[in-house]
Amino acid sequence: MKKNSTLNQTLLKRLKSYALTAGAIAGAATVSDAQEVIYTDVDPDQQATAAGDSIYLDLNNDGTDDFLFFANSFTFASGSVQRVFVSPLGDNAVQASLSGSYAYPYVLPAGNAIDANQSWQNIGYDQTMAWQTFASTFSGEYGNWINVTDGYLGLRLDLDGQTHYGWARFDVSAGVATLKDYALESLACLGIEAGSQTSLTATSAASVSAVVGTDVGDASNGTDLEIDITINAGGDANVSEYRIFVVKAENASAFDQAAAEAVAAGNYTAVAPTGAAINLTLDAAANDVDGEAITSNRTYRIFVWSGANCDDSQLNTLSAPSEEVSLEWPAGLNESNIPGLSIFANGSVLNITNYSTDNANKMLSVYNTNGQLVATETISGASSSVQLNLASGLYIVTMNVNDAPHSHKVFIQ
Ligand SMILES: [Ca+2]
Ligand SMILES: [Ca+2]
Ligand SMILES: [Ca+2]
Repeated sequence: MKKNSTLNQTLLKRLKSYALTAGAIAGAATVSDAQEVIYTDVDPDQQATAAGDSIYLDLNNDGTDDFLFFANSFTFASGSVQRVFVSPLGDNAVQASLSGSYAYPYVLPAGNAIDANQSWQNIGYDQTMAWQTFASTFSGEYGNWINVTDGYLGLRLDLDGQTHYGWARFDVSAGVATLKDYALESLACLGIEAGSQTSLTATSAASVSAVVGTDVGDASNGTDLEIDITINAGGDANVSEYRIFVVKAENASAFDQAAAEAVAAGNYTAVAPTGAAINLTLDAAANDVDGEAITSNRTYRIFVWSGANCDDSQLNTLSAPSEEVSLEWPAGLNESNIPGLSIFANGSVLNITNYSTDNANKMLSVYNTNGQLVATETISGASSSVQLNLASGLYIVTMNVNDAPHSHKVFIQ
C-alpha cells in the first residue's frame, strides 16, 4: 500500500521563508499502526542554495521536524567552500559511516535495504554530505554526496521509542541540495527499500509448535513444573524472546494475544531463543500470569509468547495452550494399591477402614497442600475414626501398609 501526501504546513511555512513557491496543500498523512509506506512528493522540489539555506524535513508529517539539511557555502579571498550537511534531530539517525568524529551519510541506490542491520549515526551535530574546498593553496573533498543525482538517503525515525525507517531523495551539486521526495514505512521496525513506495513483507515472530507442562516435584512452587517447548521447523525466525505463561486452567480459554501482551514482568519466565528446543523447570519464585505463586493442587495450562525482533506487538505471536497439567502433591499419589483400604473424611472426622491387621498400630500422617505435616495419629484395629481439628480444606493422608506407602487426598470440613 502507499499513500500520497504533500508537504505539511510547518514545512511549507519554513520553506516559504526561503522564497520558495508553496505547492498545493492537502491533508498530510501521518504514521498509524497500519503497514503502509507514506510517500510525499515535494512539489516543487525544495532547494538549499546558499550559505545558511535550510530544509527541515518532517518525515512523518506530524508537525515536528525530524531532520535538518543545510547549505554552508562561501567564498574567501583565495578560494571557496561548498558544503551540504544533514543534522538528525532528537533521537533520529542517518544511514552513514563514522570516521573519527565525522559521519558521512551514504548515497543509496534505488532498492538498497534501509533497516536495523545498517550503520546508523547520530553524532549530535552536523553530518557531512558534501564538502569541497577550492583554494590556491589547498583543494579537497569529503563526503559521498559530491555531484550526486537521484541519490537516496536512509533515514531512521524515533517515534515515542518506536523505530521507523524511511528515505529521502536528493540531488547535491556545487553546494546546492535539492530535496525531491521522501517516504516512511508506517509499521514500526519494518525496513524499507530506498526509493520504494511499497511496504516490504512484515515477518511475524515464529510461534512455537508444541508446549508440554509436567509435574516433576513436590515443592509446591515453580520448580515442580517442567516445561518442554518444541520449536517450529523454521526455527526462531524473527523471535527476540520467548515468554512462558502459566495460566490457571479455568482462565485459559480467555487468555489471548492481548492478555499476553499485558502480563506484567515477573509473572512470566523469559527465555532467549537459541534455535534448539527448550526444556526447563521454572524458578521457585515463578508466578502464574495473575501474579500468584505456582503451587500444588492446581491445574494450569502453559502458553508461549514469541516476541518479534521488531518491537511491534502486531508481529508477536502466541502459541496454542498446552494440555492441562495438574501439580499433584505428593507425587506418586497412590490411592488404590491396597485392596479394600478406604480413607475418607466425614466432616472433620477421618475414617480408615479395612487396613491390614498385620500392620496395626501404625502412624498416620496428615499434610496440608504446602507439604507441611499438620497432624499425626496412631491407629490400630481393622478400622479407625480420628477427629481432626484442622481448617476446612484439602489434605493428604499417608500411611504405611505392609511397608508400602499409601497416600490419599481427603477434604476436611
Ligand atoms: Ca516528525
Ligand atoms: Ca518532487
Ligand atoms: Ca507434584
